[in-house]
Amino acid sequence: MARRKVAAAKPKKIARRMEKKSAVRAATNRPAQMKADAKVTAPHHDAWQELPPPSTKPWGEDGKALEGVRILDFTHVQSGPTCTQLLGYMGADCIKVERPGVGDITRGQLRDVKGADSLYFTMLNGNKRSITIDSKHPKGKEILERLIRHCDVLVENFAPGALDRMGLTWDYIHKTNPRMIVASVKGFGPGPYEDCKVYENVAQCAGGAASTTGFRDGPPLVTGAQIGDSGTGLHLAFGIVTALYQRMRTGRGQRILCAMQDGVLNLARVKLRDQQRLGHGPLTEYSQYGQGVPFGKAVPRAGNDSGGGQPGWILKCKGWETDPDAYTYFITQAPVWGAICDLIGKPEWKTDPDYATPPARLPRLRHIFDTIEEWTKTKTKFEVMEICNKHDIPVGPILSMKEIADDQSLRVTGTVVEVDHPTRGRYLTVGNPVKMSDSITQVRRAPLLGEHTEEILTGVLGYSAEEYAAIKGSGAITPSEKKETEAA
Ligand code: CAO
Repeated sequence: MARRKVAAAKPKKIARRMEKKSAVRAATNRPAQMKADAKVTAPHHDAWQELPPPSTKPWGEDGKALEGVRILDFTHVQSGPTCTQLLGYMGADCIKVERPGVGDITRGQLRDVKGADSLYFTMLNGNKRSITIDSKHPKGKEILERLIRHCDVLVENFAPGALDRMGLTWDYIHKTNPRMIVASVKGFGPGPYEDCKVYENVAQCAGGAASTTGFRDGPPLVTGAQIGDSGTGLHLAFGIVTALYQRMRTGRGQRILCAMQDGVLNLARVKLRDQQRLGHGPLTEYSQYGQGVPFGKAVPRAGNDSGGGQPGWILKCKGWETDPDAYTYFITQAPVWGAICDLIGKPEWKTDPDYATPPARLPRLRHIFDTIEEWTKTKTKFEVMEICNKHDIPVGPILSMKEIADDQSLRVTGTVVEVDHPTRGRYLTVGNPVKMSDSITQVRRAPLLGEHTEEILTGVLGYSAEEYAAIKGSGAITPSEKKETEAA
């Protein structure tokens, strides 16, 4: 609902709205929230007197939430990098370790600009520094040990066992730095599939998303949203921040495991809800119920049925014949049924016993949506939005990626950000989707391979210039000649 209103508003209006919200929060909610926090952390009455006043800075400009947290980022491809990029957006110092001369494999995947790192890589690795280290080289191992001592969290999403094979076992890491948190993404948790390598779509299939997506008479479908990779990265980021919080009490790091199957299932939990409801009778809000199609033993694919108890469907709008995205999602929410009937020219449905109540409408949903569609086809998806919003009817235009890329309101809020890059020029990325009143989010471009190797070795790890030169000569941070010959 909020998103729909933002999309319709002008950029300046949005900035003003965020400012206004900030002021309202400062005057009301924040002290209340702080009081609640204080109950947990401050046992003495005196502490109440010491509560800081609300921030005087404008929205989102008062420090970085994860300032001082240093991440040893051993991630690659998508799931791990999304996690560390988010932590980077929140202000953590992310040091991405990459194989000399090779780097994250996605640097070279789906390249659109010759000689430049791919968008796959650049859009998932902003706000990071890149250091190249051969983790199997003796000198490389020594550098990694120093990094482990200097960092708070190690994040990795290698295939099962790869970290151990590098010698970076939990026992070794915990002994080297007992405060370190080690966070991993794997395809599956402990069990029969724990050793399997997993990519996005495998996780969508194993987590119950694919079997419940698509149309009843078609095959299972995967979604465009990367719920297996980015979804699990998000879960892992939550685990890391939680573990950092616990470490404030215990002083100890811990291991975190996010299995992609678990992450997808968490996002598909309403379908596990429906699986259990199925044991007690048909799922009446699924359109197959109204069509008299019997249910089987497992939750079926529900097409574009609304996931909640409010029937909804995707309907054609003006221009659908030529524009593949000229559609709207339309929800027949019960409290606004009267307004819907008036809009579509069916005022008699308000009192007709076949249409007046939600249960009466269930067997007729197909006919109802067909009738509403006759109306939506006369309007553009944005006109439908504008008209329905006035009556609080929940609808949403099907936005193409082009429309999202061009949407100025998303630029103003920092959800879509344009970044400059030395070899590819300007590109769009998704900024921080989490907006915080007292935290700065600066979106910085992704690093070139090994761009910060010297800076990290000397600035963070304290190697002298001579030591740095010796490391460089050792082959631990540069591509081996053998690999270079192979690549040529
Ligand atoms: N120096 C030296 N070696 C390095 C290195 C470095 N800096 N960084 C990585 N390597 C090595 C690892 O040690 C490992 O070698 P070994 O297998 O010989 O021990 C290898 O590079 C990387 O292994 P990998 O098996 O993780 O990579 P892969 O491309 O074969 O598999 C993937 C990719 C994603 C399937 C696998 O990593 C995986 O299943 N990860 C967990 C699940 C996951 O995150 N999936 C989402 C991926 S995004 O769609």
